[in-house]
Amino acid sequence: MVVRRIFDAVLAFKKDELPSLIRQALDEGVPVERVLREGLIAPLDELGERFSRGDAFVPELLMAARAVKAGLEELRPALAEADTAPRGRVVIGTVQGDLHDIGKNLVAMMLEGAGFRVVNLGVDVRPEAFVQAARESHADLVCMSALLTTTMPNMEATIRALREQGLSCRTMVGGAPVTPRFAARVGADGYSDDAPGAVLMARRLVEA
Ligand code: B1M
Repeated sequence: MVVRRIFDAVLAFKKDELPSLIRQALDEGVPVERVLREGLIAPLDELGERFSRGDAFVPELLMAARAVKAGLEELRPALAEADTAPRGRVVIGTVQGDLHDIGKNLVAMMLEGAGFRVVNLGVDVRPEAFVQAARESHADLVCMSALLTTTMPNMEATIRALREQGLSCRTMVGGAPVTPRFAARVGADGYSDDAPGAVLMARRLVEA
């Protein structure tokens, strides 16, 4: 089964095999969501559990992440929707101190696919850099991702900086440790626990 081979290739860090396996899966008609969840995200969860138990280490997380990125690039066109009318301008980044970018890039790709113009600031983005990019690109929405409990407070700092600088764009937060309660507490306008949900929330926020 090709999805299982994708899963195994990520866990074996076989970055170069990922693009052709993904193409094969799509050619065989495997739904893109399944390729994503069972082929690319599930092995990262598996590795995360091993890491928590002390059975995997940072270099392995990094190599698996590289393999997943190669797979995501191949999935990019399939993630795009047919309807590509411009929907709004989005600035997205992983907050200061945090280097995790797979989920954030997935959200960015799906927003692009859904017709948003996306400025992707990368990782370890300081609040002032979010402010500058939001101002320069006339963003409708600023999206922040965090994977570490220790970097979540930088979402609040970013939202505060945007407000202090008088920017009225909407804000959305997400990432594994982020909860709806946390989002409400830090004053974010929106929250989603996954990339498709982030697209729906972005539409709601921009159209509101
Ligand atoms: Co790190 N790491 N990591 N890591 N890493 C986690 C997050 C961890 C849970 C592993 C564990 O302990 N089990 C743990 C965090 C614990 C915590 O704080 N709660 C952890 C740790 C501790 C660390 C280090 C501190 C390890 C160390 O150095 N001792 C270190 C920190 C570095 C730093 O950031 N300063 C570190 C480093 C790394 C690597 C660099 C090696 C690598 C990242 C490479 C990269 O991203 N380029 C890495 C990886 C790969 C992971 C795991 C295994 C996988 C993360 C991932 O990409 N998941 C992770 C364990 C796990 O998650 N199972 C772990 C797949 C991705 C698609 O999911 O990002 O959650 P995710 O995105 C989802 C949703 O959250 C949502 O949509 C996506 C899917 O639909 N989403 C949004 C994300 N952003 C959104 C924004 C939105 C809306 C939705 O709106 C704006």
